[in-house]
Amino acid sequence: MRIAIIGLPTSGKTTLFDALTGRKEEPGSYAAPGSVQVGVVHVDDGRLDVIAGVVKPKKVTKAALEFVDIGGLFSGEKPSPEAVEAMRGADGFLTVVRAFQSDAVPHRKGSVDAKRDLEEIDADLFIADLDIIERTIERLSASVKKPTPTQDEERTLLALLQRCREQLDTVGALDRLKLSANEDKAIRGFQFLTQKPALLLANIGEDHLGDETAAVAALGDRREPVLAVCAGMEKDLLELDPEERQPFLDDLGLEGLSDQKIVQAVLEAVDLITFFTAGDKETRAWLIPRGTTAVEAAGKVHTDIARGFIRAEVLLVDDLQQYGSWKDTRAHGKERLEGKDYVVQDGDIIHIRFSV
Ligand SMILES: Nc1nc2c(ncn2[C@@H]2O[C@H](COP(=O)(O)OP(=O)(O)O)[C@@H](O)[C@H]2O)c(=O)[nH]1
Ligand SMILES: [Mg+2]
Repeated sequence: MRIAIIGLPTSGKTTLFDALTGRKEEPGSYAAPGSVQVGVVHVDDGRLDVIAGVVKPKKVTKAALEFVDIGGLFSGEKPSPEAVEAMRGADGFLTVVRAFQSDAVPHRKGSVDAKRDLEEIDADLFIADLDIIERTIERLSASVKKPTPTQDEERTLLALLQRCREQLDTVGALDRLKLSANEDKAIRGFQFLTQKPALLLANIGEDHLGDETAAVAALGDRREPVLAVCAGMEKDLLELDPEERQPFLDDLGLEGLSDQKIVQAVLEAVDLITFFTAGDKETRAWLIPRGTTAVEAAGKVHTDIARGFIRAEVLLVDDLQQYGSWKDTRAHGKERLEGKDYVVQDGDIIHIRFSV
């Protein structure tokens, strides 16, 4: 799963990307507009340790969450096609809003104002979606007049896009538009930016640690969840050896780095859940969107497994821990057998029976 880090210039996107992924670059280092950096963060999950403790596999693999840093985003011009593509391809956004003051790095607008910056981001996402909707409506309005085999489908899509435009005009975003499963499928390919879930991250100054409430309030009344972090300090702390780091953390009254806290907040905001596979060669955690079916989850592990899907055998972590092995958990009647359409739940341990 992939999260795009978005926000205005000098909000601290690249600094945050480095703090999350451990990339070592000079802060503010030049990145060509539209250039796309992808980094991976491994998700700590105590449940994976519990499963590995029982199964004792050769290898334990944490779930991976990808973050994308896009150069030159929202610089006051239309975002480049590469930048738009990187945003459209993401499963959700981590939206960085500048809340720190710095004379060394002045804000393009001359002042720090999180609410104003968020409104600018909202407006740019809105324009990108409206642009596609209007162009497609124009194209479809012409083509539905011709009797073609796809005429009915085009009529339906046209009506749906007109509803989308209306929603954009009145609400400003598509994320709360009520759609049937079929309608959702019909517009999914457009990858509308205002439909994507987001976590807002207020990037606070070093001097505001412990005083996050004001920074969060400065964002105004938002529907997205909000987290306040000092990205610059996270990056600096990450670059220290763990022994060196501890006195600084103690001094700042912090329990540790915030990377995993940010990751957890992203998973929650974007509604991603975790399932596990528990082989003795490899025990592994996987991220999927909530609502993913067993056969879709199988496809994440291997396309062959999805193709030859027979059934899913499902255990809960607590039961496996209590009974000590898959066999004994099954013997106590705690294994569930599920079909292709079973909706995978957070924490399920899944073994797929398949034949190819
Ligand atoms: N004081 C302070 N400076 C920061 C913080 N985060 C980023 N910066 C600085 O702001 C500048 C822009 O950051 P950068 O991550 O490149 O922003 P981007 O344009 O959003 O990618 C750099 O010089 C950073 O060192 C922070 O939390 N505190
Ligand atoms: Mg940057």
